[in-house]
Amino acid sequence: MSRYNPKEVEPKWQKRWTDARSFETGADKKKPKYYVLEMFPYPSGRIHIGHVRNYAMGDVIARYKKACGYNVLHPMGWDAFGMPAENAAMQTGSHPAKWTYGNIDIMRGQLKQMGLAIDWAREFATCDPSYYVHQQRLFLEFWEAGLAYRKESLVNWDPVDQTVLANEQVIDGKGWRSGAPVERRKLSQWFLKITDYAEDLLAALDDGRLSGWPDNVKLMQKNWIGKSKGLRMRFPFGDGTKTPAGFEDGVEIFTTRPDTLFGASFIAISPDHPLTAKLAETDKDLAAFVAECASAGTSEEAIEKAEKRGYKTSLETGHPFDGRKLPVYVANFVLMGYGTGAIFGCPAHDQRDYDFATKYGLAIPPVVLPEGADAATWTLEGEPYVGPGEIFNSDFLDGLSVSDAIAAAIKKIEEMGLGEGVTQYRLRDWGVSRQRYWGCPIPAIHCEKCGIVPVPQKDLPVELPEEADFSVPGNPLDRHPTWKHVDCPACGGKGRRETDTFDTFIDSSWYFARFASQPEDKPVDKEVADYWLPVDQYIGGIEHAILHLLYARFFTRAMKKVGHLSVDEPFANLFTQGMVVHATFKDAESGEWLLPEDVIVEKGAAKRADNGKPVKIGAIEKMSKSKKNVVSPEGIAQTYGADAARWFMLSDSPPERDVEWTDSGVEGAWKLINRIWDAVSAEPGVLKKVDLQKPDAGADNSELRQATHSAIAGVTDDIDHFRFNKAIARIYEFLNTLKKAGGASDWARAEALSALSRLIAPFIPHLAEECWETLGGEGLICDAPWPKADPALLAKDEIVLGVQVNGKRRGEITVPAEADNKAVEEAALSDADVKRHIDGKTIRKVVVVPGRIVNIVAN
Ligand code: ANZ
Ligand code: ZN
Repeated sequence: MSRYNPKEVEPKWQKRWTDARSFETGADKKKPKYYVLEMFPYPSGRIHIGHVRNYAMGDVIARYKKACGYNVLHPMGWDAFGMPAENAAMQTGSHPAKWTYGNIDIMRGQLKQMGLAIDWAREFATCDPSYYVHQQRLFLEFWEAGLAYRKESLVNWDPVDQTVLANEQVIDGKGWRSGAPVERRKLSQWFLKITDYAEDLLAALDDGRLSGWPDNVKLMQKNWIGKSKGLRMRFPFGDGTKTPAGFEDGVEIFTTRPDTLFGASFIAISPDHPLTAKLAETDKDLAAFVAECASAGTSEEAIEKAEKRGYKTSLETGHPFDGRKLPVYVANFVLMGYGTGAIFGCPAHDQRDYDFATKYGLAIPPVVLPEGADAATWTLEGEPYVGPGEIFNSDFLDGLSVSDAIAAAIKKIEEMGLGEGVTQYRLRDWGVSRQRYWGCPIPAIHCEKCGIVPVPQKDLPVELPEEADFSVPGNPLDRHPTWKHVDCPACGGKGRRETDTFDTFIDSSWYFARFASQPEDKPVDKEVADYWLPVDQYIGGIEHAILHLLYARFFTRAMKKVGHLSVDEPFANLFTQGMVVHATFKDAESGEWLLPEDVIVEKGAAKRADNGKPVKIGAIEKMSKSKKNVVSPEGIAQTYGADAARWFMLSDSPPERDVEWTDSGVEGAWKLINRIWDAVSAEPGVLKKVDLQKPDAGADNSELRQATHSAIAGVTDDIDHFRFNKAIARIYEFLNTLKKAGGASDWARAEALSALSRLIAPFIPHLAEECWETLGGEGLICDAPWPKADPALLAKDEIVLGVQVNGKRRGEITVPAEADNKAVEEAALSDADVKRHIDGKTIRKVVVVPGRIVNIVAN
């Protein structure tokens, strides 16, 4: 019996797969297709074990579906544009391209070591001109179709670095590099019209098109799109107010709570409102206030967090219902980009308005009475009331519910000719201009005579200039001595290239389509893309639940509109995996973060491996470069092999939950691998000795055969439902039975070993190939069909029972059909999922309803 040696075995099979081109795929109309995709990585440097978990999950699905007879597409590439490369260029002087492609080489090597069933022939990086040329094509088509346009918009401006900053580069109102207070500036920027699809993007969340998505992600998308019904209405200026020229009609506001109109006590407009600008022309103090607001950052979050501040103008409006005079403020919490950039403040029922009114001593008249409260005695206490109730203190709205009052108020305002009910979305058009070098150039040319002119298709790609100067802040494209100077394609006169590049979210908004089809002369070949799309299973982190997925959904619709695709939705099923977490370590003296591999932990105490000095063990957190709590897959692969890393990552907890990386965990996986190898290598060539096609009368219904078929049925069902950890637990059990079944016939043993090899193949593919070869299986196991369970052998032998804890379904157990109540109870109490819900509680009662369910009462 030879020892299992992953260092030899793994590269051997990886080479065999490559030589046989096992995972290269073409569109094959005769087979059902299956497209599985993990969110492609940003080439930041090295992959860590967290990536491995993500890709191993996709790999299980890919290999399993291939075995089930599908034509599987499982590609990989690189989300390669972005700021880290440019920052590295500024800090170390290395060119972004060199940095990026260098990282890609390292990471590709690491991924290949993991033995992933990937069609590497389709690999691309989004920074390859051969990819982004098509992105430029798409943009020009979108532009022609009215889906792209330019508009003045506010950006964060760093006055010292002379550059536009992304929201995440503004830290506490200051530029991340210069530390200078950030200003808001207006710049002409490119936008994509995602709002054209607001309604459809929303509708698809509910109408079954995304039934394969988790509810929490759909809810996040829904909130982001933020549809609300409201009222746009005008507050005319009161008599005696001196109205600025051009604004005689009053102030138009947007509200979603017109039921509270009688509770209005002020009007507030945005510092960026045109009326503010007009007033500031003759009011120096106001101009100063606006400038102050401008230095506070433009993100919604920054505005939300800032202290509420206002400036009282000389204007007053009248209340349309009761004629009260309402002062007009300029307030820092009113955004210009939402609604009309002006509001009426109702302090009694809105937190921001309440804070504002309290600060400036404004009235706080309540108009919504909580259910059960007495109108005569009820008062607000220290905070606004934002709940439901009955309208009071409100003339013709008195006694109505909030929703009835909203309808009645809208009707009245419409009759008065002061406004109308509208549907409003929180979703804004997507601003895609970035003043950066390391992104896809926007194919447009500015001409003094012709305005903005598209770069003709024949002149694409507009490639980035190779040389660029990163020694000073700002946009290297803009300062490049020659790059931007070109002739106008329309009149031949002097033109200037657009020096903005695209937001890198564009790069990842259609890569899945390009993976599916890669013609040279167009973004995709429609027929081929239609064959593969939608992606059947998309896998990625919850951190991308909003923007990336929304942009991809929009791009798919836009590509459909210009004729490249037929689907609306890019991802039929979405799975968001949990993260890999690990303890953090800090040198107790210097406070420096330490890599786990540089720390020795014994009996709960830690010391440095190099000098033995004490180490502080910190919280268990998501693996990240900054806290150094990362484990590199190579080290693991060196010691235990990629299979052990894959197996442990998938075995330890349900894929949607976080998993803590531990050395003992991977050691456990390594032991199991050796046990499987021992079982298999003891029976070399057994598949050649018997003919599994011919049933063996004697072996029927043996215990081993039943175990084999229930393992097949169970593992199949588990993979289908993303319960990889349960599938693995079942394989353990099966292996135990197999080891004990020395007396079974050769035929039954051959069947069991054949099934075992194929069941482990999606998880630990190298070992599976080695087993298959040793047993005398034909061809590669990655081409072998998935084993089929014989229902006759499963019959009634095992049953699945649901387990409830305090009335809620918490788990499922599989027990022998003839198991008595005591055994069922024990199985229920030791189920991992159930345990989580009874941990630390006292079991009060366990009721087994035979054949149906187990109820546990615990508190
Ligand atoms: C009066 C009112 C009374 C409001 C009340 C709320 C509660 P959603 O629901 O998120 O769409 N608003 C409108 N435009 C704004 C802007 N540009 N900047 C900041 N706030 C703005 O938010 C709609 C509500 O947000 C609107 O309804 C308005 O305040 C405020 F008890 O009007 B409301
Ligand atoms: Zn011109």
